[in-house]
Amino acid sequence: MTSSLAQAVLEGNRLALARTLTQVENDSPEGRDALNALFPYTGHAHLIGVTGAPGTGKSSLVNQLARHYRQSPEGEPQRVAIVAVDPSSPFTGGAILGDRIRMRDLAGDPGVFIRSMASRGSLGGLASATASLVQVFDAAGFDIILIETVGAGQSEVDIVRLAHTTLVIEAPGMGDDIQAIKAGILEIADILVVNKADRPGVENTERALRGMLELAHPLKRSERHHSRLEEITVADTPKSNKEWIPPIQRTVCAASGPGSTQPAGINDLGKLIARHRQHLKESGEWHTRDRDRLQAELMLMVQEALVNRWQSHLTDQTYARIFNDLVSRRISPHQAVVTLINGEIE
Ligand SMILES: Nc1nc2c(ncn2[C@@H]2O[C@H](COP(=O)(O)OP(=O)(O)O)[C@@H](O)[C@H]2O)c(=O)[nH]1
Ligand SMILES: [Mg+2]
Repeated sequence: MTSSLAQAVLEGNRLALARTLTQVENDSPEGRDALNALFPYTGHAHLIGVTGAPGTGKSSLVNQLARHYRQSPEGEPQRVAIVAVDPSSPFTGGAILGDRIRMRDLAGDPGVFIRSMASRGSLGGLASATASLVQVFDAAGFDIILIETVGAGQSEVDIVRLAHTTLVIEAPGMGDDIQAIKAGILEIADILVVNKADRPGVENTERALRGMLELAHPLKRSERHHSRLEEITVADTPKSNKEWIPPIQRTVCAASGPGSTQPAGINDLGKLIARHRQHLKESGEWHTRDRDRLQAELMLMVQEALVNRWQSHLTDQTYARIFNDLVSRRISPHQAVVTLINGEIE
């Protein structure tokens, strides 16, 4: 049964959409009802994750990509939703405001909807809340959903797992090397973006990335090497579509302003994203990732629900007493767990 709020979202009502997003983010009963009603309408949007260290230009890139999809060089303009996830506290973060200001040239376009969200602190909470927001946008008919997140910790990796296509952003001048990138993040990259290509040191950054990429995909490296040696054979034999070697794309995304550079590489990046989407569809991975995503989402939600249920049965005093027993070595961590869990029926 479709709730009236969900019905309004399906009909394209922006106010209803905003309200639903808030209810969903607050995990209210109304939000849950709406999500339940909207879920059957999801599964159509292309979810694009954008991650990387702070300052690499994620927000700027998301802004440029959104404009790209609105102007859509190939065919109809796409409807674009942006979910900006900020891991810092909503009370201390200037980042949210900064992002909003930078995005202002998209404001007023009815084909674009921007939502910033802050960390909820709870285990898995941010990732599952993001997943829920994304479902609302998907059901509301947005074709492209851009998810910006700082590539810092496990919860960011969990968020990125939501995406069909993950862009990992690096930029020159972030330190001596590409220290900002973690191997774990690199492994989930479908496309590597070297932003700030107008800056000195792009070649070094790109070379370092290529090196790390070859470490992360050793098998693919040998294949690539092989194909270089036997170009003719490779040209004659259509390569298996199963393999996706993450390409590296340079971009310039500087925000408009005095003395700023023209954006560059965005159309090419758009083409790479389209090619990745095609690869996912043709190889059957679109479906596999959908399953994996739902599986990950489900596990996160189960964990969250179990932890919440457990906490609601546990008093601070009980917890403190058991923890104290642990610290003073009266019980082992394992015994503490058993006692904490069984504390439910005390
Ligand atoms: N020179 C240059 N600066 C850029 C480029 N892209 C973004 N910036 C600047 O880098 C800073 C950080 O960008 P932002 O998008 O907020 O990065 P985020 O923290 O990763 O979201 C801002 O001052 C941007 O104007 C670029 O391509 N070239
Ligand atoms: Mg940002």
